[in-house]
Amino acid sequence: MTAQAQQLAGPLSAAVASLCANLQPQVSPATAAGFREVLRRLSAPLQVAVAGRIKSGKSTLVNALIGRRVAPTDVGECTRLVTRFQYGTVDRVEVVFTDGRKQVLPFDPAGMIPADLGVDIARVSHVEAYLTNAVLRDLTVIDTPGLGSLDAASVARTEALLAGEQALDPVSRNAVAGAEAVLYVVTQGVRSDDQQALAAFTAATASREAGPVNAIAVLNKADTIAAETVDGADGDTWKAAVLLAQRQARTLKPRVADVLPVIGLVAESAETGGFTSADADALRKLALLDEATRDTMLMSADLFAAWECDVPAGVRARLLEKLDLYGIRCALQALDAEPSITAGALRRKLLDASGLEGVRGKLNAVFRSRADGIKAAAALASVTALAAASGDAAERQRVHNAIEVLLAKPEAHQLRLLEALTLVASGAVAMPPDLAEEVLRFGSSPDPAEQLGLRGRPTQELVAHALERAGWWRSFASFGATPAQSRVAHVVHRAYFLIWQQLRGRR
Ligand SMILES: Nc1nc2c(ncn2[C@@H]2O[C@H](COP(=O)(O)OP(=O)(O)O)[C@@H](O)[C@H]2O)c(=O)[nH]1
Ligand SMILES: [Mg+2]
Repeated sequence: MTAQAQQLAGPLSAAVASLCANLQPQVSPATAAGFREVLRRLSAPLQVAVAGRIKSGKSTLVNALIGRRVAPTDVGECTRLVTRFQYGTVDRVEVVFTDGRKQVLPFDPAGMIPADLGVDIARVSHVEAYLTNAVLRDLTVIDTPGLGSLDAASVARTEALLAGEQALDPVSRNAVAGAEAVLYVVTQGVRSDDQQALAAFTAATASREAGPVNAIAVLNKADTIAAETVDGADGDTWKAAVLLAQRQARTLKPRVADVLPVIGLVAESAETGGFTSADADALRKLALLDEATRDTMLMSADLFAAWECDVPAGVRARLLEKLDLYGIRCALQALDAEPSITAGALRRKLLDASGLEGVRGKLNAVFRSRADGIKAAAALASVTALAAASGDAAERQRVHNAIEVLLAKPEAHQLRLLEALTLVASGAVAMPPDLAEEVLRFGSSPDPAEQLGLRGRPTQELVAHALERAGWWRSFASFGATPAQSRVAHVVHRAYFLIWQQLRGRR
């Protein structure tokens, strides 16, 4: 019933799938079973894990992305479990136990996964949520309890999920697919051990390092940033968030493609129907208060909740819960500018202020548009790992040969490029910083101009630059590079050559 007739993401996934299918009769039953699992994953939507510290707002962001308030936030045992949100034809929640048993759960009256499951949580592997939401058709979102938290059991569960094949018992291994891409949630001030958490996480992601190809980060809770503490922000919270995100990008790159500011809470309320017309009416009343009263109330959440005013305290508490002070301020500004604004248009303003569209755009640019390559690379890594784990030397050789043949094909260039990016991003192949940056630009965007680092420049200049760099990388590959660098350089040369060819045709 849970099986979905999914299509392969593209030609690269198809190539790896046929490699698995061809090898299957030639390998031991254990390896063949592994290949079957790889095939199953290849035809499933891209698996994106939302990772980060506990309480960084992961579940809130998951709700915003799915467009439905379905993941419990804040408290409850469910926030300590891994939950996979995937497409289904009927909304359904299943608890999967470590022994493979499954139990269907009802949604709670609010339509959410119950915060407390009413089962022995120690025996739960994870939760599967099947939802009819269109967003999930080509993206499976995995909500994780959080790394770097003090709750050892949650950390162990997260690590087990992410390590996929190695750490799980055979039954849950089938149920829990490793993540292929990561959305990393940080809040103000990435601590040095966040880098470590990210490294630990990415090392486990589908048994390969994450890099700019399959990892992006968001600076969540941007509304809570004290603008006056950020140089150059001119007291503007969003500007401060953008500057901080840029600073964090310098710390976290090249492990992530980019860091984008977002206000998950406001995004969730705007996107899931949490923000209602009753809320809009309450805000309308607040907007009419005299300026001095308003300013005082907006000084702190306590003042906002406790001040004497016509809007009932309970209603104000609800506004705080849904929007926090910053979101309320945004809404009041929108009402000042346009007193007759409709509830729907106000919701839209809040969505714009939340930065969610930017995150969606990045998800599309980095993950969705490259799902084929990401899935194929993850599958190849699994195939390699399966071969390495085989006790049979001849079998190992047979698998390696098949991979070599696949990678040598011209159409596998994209796969080799992804591999090269990953090697450079992880430091497995050392490159001088300027060259590393140049290589990693190929992972930053599918747009040739951006890959060349020449956004907005005329085509003629792009063509000339691509040709020049193609030549440079070819000579670097032959002279002056270590053997490992040389292999990367050949791939980079070809990438420039292909861009040159493509752009030349466009002139
Ligand atoms: N002010 C503010 N609070 C947020 C934001 N995102 C999440 N929160 C709150 O942070 C708390 C933890 O969120 P949750 O999603 O459960 O975090 P998780 O443990 O990482 O899944 C909840 O009370 C959320 O309402 C945000 O962007 N701004
Ligand atoms: Mg959570």
